[in-house]
Amino acid sequence: MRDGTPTTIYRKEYSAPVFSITDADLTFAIYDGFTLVSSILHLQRQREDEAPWVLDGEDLEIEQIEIDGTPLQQHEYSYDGRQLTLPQIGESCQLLTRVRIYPEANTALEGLYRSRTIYCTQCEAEGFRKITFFLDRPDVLAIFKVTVEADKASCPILLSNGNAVAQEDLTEGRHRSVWHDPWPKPCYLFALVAGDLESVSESFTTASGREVALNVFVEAKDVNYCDHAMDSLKRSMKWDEQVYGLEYDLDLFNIVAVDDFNMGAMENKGLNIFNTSCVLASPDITTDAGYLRIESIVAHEYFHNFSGNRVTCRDWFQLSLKEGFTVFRDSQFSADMNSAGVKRVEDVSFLRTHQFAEDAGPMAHPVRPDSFIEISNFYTLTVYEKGAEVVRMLHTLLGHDLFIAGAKYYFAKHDGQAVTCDDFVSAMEQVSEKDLTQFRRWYEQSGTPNLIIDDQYDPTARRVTLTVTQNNGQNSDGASKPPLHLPVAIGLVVKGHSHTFEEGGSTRLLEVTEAKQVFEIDNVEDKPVVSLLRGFSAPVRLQSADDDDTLAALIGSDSDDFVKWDAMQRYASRVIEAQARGEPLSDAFISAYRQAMSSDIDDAMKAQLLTLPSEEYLADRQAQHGLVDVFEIRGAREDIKKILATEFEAQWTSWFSRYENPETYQANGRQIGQRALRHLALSYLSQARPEALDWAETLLGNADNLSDRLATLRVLVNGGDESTRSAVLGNFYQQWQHEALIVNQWFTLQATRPSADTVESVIALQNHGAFDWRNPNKIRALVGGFASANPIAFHRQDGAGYAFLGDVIARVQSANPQIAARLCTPLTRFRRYAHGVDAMQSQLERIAGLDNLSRDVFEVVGKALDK
Ligand code: B3K
Ligand code: ZN
Repeated sequence: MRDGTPTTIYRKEYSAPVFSITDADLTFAIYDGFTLVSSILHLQRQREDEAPWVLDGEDLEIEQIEIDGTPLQQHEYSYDGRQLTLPQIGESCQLLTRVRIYPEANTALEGLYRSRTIYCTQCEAEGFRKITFFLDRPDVLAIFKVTVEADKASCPILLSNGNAVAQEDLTEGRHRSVWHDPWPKPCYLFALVAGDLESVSESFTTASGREVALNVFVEAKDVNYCDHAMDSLKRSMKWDEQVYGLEYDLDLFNIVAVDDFNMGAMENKGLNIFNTSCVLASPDITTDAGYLRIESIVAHEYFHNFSGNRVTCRDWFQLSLKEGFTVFRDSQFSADMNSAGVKRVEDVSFLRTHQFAEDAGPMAHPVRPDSFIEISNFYTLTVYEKGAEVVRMLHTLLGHDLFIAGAKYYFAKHDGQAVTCDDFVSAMEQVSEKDLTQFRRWYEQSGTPNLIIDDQYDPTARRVTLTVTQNNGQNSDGASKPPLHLPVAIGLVVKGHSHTFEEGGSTRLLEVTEAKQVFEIDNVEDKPVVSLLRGFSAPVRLQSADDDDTLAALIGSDSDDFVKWDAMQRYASRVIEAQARGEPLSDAFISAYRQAMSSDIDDAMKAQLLTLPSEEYLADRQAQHGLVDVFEIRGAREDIKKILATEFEAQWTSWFSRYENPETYQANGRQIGQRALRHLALSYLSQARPEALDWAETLLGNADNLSDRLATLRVLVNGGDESTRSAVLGNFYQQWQHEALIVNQWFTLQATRPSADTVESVIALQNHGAFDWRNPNKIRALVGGFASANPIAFHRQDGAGYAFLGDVIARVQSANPQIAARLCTPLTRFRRYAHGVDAMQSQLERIAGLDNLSRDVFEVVGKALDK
């Protein structure tokens, strides 16, 4: 271990800070190779006890420490590389420190570091302590004044949070900018940027008529790619005013894009820093999905200005307070901007394949975790996506108007505070007067609930009886986890038509609170098909009497996009599972699929409906009752795909050719839907018609956008012979090698080619000139793509895929622990597989034995091996 035996931090051990830091006056003097950070903090004791004055600070080189103007001698303080202990002070003091740090040598991309030529910061969760001494915890809020000094030629742009208050030239070609943020904030929201950047600038007039200057800063080469992010920002600002009544609170909002970034983006107050992959957009460098993703991430970070910044977290266990709520808010926004049905289906599909697997694996934890070793490991799908589902359930239980009233009350009541998930639920409770005591269990219990719903119809009484049973797994002591309060939205399809309930409307909300509960619905004129969990109203695994006829009826006539799609997913999964058992494909499925093809829904939804369940989703189903066999899953899925390709060849061909002369590219809903259906058709045709490869090549040649290019390339790479493959990949690289974001896609395309020999390709690509171990996007594109999205290559029977991943983790883990810990995920789930268990386990053991093991990797690997 690098850091000695790592300590586990427990939620129950929270205690308030010993002192407050009300003001922070920081000066950064940036030089080539090092930076001097001077800090003047006003400390004020908050607790009565004699607790010592201790500040966080990681690996800082101390140059000066003064208290109230008097320099401290070395023997007057102690510093162990992690914590600075000061001598006892009275009630308050002014603490001055000056430290030297090395941004150029910072490969962990946490704290102050350099991405290409740009100095930038990433402080959440605990990166500020790598910059200067502070109480690096979210419940210490200070007003920051920041001065940045650097060489003017190489760093003409100097930015920090809040408003720019002064700018001046200094001697020796240097200059300085002074920034002041009037809003008290925790240090994880601190940001600094210095570099040679250009900007696209616009302005936004708030509802009350204030002008806000908006800038998107990028390297000069990318300045033409900022419009979409800027438009997304303006739409987000307007939406938050209209829906939540929240108006932006500074005169300036800056976004900066950098290439080397551990995640997507960061909501620093007034100065959001983004991964270039989540900002830059043009038809040549961005896919349709990319356009939507950028819009939602820009919105997400903007929305944090209130859900996260103005009201922040008391401690990191409350992370979902800001993340779950903000993901929910960005999903509401995307649903309003685009197709709500498609957005919901995409979100559910993602949650069910990835979050459910996390919640069933060694890293399973409640939405509000009880303990951690390294908080960076808890920026998880559970905290974000399941957390958002929990907020969505509150929205469903309260209804839109009460939920918004509850949110407004929460923002007003806790403005400027650091609070807990419980405070959020209490605000909703107070406004709605609904008892949410049991609902709070969603924050406490890990695991995905199983919901079993049985429906009966009594024709004499004209009554539908639904018996709902919930099973939430067991606690570590073997006792059953108690029942949850969950909203189940249902509808009835009677004789092919939506039933109207007595109280009006075609959807009824059942509030399930008991382990077993019976609901009766009267005055139903005929035996209905029951449409369950409309809109995926609760994040559960649903089991119901889904015989073929019921599923076909739901696919054909249900009005709810999610239920329709889910019925097809379930039906197709059963068909694929039957294929694996050697059973023939039924005509009934073919006709349900045919009906789906001709249903009256838009192209985007149709493409979703006709896409077979993913291999990951099928693996999750298989894991419910046995071990996962990735080869069997792929084989059976491909067989079914071929049958559907041939059976419906005429329809696929017509969809493929329908947009032969497409309009100029636009990332609007209609065109995105058209392309999705066209690409799906091409992927089916490639299974049925050899000419499909020629069609793909023609479309590739004529395409005016990245979505078409990648969809056709995928068909050629996955379906063509080796010479076709190397020719198209070579040409594509030649054409686009100057665009880093496209080169990432090019790596992923190769890493996800479903073939055993992809292992060798990926190993070779590590040495490609465009690959860069310092750049997380490149690592994710090549290694992440291979290990998490290419099951048959990763799980190759000789273990070469696992060994490759083990090598990468060993190489990266000390330089960038956060990225390395995430790369471990596919290995940590080794217990669910039918093959390769020992080989995966031995890679984990090898990693656990590495010298200098980081806390991040130690925790993830330790949990996987322990369980
Ligand atoms: N709050 C950041 C995530 C920080 C991750 C730190 N390891 C981005 C977001 O969720 O908006
Ligand atoms: Zn967030």
